[in-house]
Amino acid sequence: MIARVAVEHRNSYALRCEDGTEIFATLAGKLRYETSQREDLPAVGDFVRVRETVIEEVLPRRTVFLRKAAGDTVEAQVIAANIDTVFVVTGLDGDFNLRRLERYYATARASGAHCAILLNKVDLCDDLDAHVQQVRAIAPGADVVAISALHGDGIDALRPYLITGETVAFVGSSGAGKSTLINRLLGRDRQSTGAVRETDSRGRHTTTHRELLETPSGALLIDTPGLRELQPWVGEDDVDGAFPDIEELAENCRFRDCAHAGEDGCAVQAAIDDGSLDFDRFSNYRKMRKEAAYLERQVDLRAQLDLKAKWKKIHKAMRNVNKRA
Ligand SMILES: Nc1nc2c(ncn2[C@@H]2O[C@H](COP(=O)(O)OP(=O)(O)OP(=O)(O)O)[C@@H](O)[C@H]2O)c(=O)[nH]1
Ligand SMILES: [Mg+2]
Ligand SMILES: [Zn+2]
Repeated sequence: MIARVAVEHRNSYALRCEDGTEIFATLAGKLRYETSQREDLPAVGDFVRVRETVIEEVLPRRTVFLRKAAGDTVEAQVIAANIDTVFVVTGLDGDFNLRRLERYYATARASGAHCAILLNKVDLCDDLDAHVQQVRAIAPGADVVAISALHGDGIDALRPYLITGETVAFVGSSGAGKSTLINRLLGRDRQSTGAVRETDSRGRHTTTHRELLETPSGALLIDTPGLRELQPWVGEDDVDGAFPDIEELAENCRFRDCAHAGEDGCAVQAAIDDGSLDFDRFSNYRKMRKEAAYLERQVDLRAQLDLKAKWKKIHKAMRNVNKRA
């Protein structure tokens, strides 16, 4: 039977079956012990093959929103799998931060899903047009929709994304209003919500686990806990793709391998000087590219180590066979 992961618990998974019923299942030993990378284990939104109440296989993912797992390990963590759309939710209060949105946008873009940026809490914002323009400028491929999850403004503009059988993942910082919006779309207060701190609009991490929920019209929504800081799990090319304006400028630099760090004839530096490229945006691009390069090196290294470990095992097994012979 094929089912879909709705919630990951510590030692089990809640799965939605095709007929809408929910079952609990555990991992087959083979999956548990032979999976070398954490991101290959089942995660919310995954389709899995189950026998009885045992998950035997994770089916290949069509799209996946990944972040770098917290801590010192270089591991990807699956935030949501097999999603059609990512809603990046941001408050128009103290939560609003263009640099943070650039990180979310690059990660959403790299997921393979469509990206929409929802500017929530329009009721708290005096100059909406300026905010919309700013966001359009930093996320050229994303849809931008202004809403109030609490009061209902703009919600109809979300209908085109809420298609029967399609999946939308909600990401964004704590307090942005993800669960408030999900409750509105579900038509009932299913998810807990919590007030933000007045001084800086920060949320209190009310949602504590990722969960797949179904709207009355059959769209699937994935609520996620707000992250303290999103560390994108993306490559250098993904970063470039999220900053097409800078890529385009770079084509006019005199040197092909220009690092935009004071070289003669640097078109990026010229754009910063004449004010057409925001220096903070450029700095964020450079920082994200550096992080992505580091990740790529580490992942290469990890692949090498995995391969080494594998051969070590094989050689050991061969020695044992030879000893017996
Ligand atoms: N004024 C206003 N407040 C809102 C709006 N949407 C949500 N809020 C409030 O913002 C606070 C945080 O909302 P939540 O839905 O809990 O935020 P969240 O993104 O789910 O946060 P975490 O679960 O911690 O990640 C709550 O007090 C909501 O009532 C809105 O459109 N306008
Ligand atoms: Mg929440
Ligand atoms: Zn340059």
